Amino acid sequence: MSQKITANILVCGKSGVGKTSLVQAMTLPGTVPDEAISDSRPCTQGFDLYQTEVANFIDCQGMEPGQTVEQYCSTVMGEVVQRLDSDKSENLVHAIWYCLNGSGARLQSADAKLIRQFSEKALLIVSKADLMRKEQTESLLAELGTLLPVERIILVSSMEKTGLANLLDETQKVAETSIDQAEEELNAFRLRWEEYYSSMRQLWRSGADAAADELITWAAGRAAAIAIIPLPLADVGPLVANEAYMIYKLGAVYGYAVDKTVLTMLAGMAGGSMAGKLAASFLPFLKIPIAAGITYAVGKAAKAYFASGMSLSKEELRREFLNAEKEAKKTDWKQKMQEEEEE
Ligand SMILES: Nc1nc2c(ncn2[C@@H]2O[C@H](COP(=O)(O)OP(=O)(O)OP(=O)(O)O)[C@@H](O)[C@H]2O)c(=O)[nH]1
Ligand SMILES: [Mg+2]
Repeated sequence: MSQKITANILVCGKSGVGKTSLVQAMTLPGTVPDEAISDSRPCTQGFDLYQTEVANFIDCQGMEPGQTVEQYCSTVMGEVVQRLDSDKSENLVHAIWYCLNGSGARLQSADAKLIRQFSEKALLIVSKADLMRKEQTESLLAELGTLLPVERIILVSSMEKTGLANLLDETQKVAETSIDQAEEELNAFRLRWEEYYSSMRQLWRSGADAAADELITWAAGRAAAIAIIPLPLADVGPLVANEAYMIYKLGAVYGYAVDKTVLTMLAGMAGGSMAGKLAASFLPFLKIPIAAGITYAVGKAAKAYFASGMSLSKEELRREFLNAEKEAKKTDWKQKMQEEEEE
């Protein structure tokens, strides 16, 4: 009689990055008590094990200031090796979540050192994505992209429950590779995993969609506000920057780290037309609906792209963009701006 497979997920990273909060967000209510999370001081000591029907989360003590990477690694690896020594496949660590505080000052050499030594089992989790500022998002992601493939970087917010579905999918891929069991048992595992997460997934999905819509409307309104300022017609810089920010944030809502390639591709749907259409509008008041409309349409297409797991084709994207552009024409952006101001 074979045992039911349970994924063992090791969660590590510096103290206070939000490891325990993440485990709480990824499990059913009641699994991780609120007392296990602290605002003020290092909280988790040693290793706390949180067990669910589908996964065991090994929540590690955080790396303390003053501790070297080597010291922290040897503590964490001690746990991994002890599990290896037990000689039982069900005890092995199947996936590692290395958490990095996205709202922290900048990537430190200790993090970079660790990330470079990552095995295929490790995912890099950028936590507290809700607190990330614009410049931070861009520079951090650019830097991380040089250390590991962008698919292995996942942006999450345990607070706002964003990025969690993507984290789940990527963890499942990693865990399945390292579980290395017969197809039949893996299938049973997948089913149980799907079952456990079905309602959480639905909740995350609708939460992400709502957050994305709010962000798109906000960015389009901001584009309208930028367009009011009588800049030289050719100066689309601030509008393009606004659009780029929206795309980074939309990616984060779905857990994706947006790199230059994806950004260029998505912004490119309207890139030429933004400058062209604005230049063609001799009448200043036309700049507002054009700027807002293009931003809105790029946002909707980007949303569809991330929601699809970044699998939409160029043609499908273009269709999303054109449909949304039509929809935007029906919106009175000037009035929308006034409404926002009144709020
Ligand atoms: N804004 C925001 N705050 C968060 C998020 N996740 C965690 N926090 C806060 O960050 C603080 C630390 O959270 P913990 O989950 O205890 O962090 P930890 O990494 O387990 O800390 P140690 O156990 O001490 O290593 C708490 O105040 C959390 O409320 C998030 O997604 N967004
Ligand atoms: Mg903790």
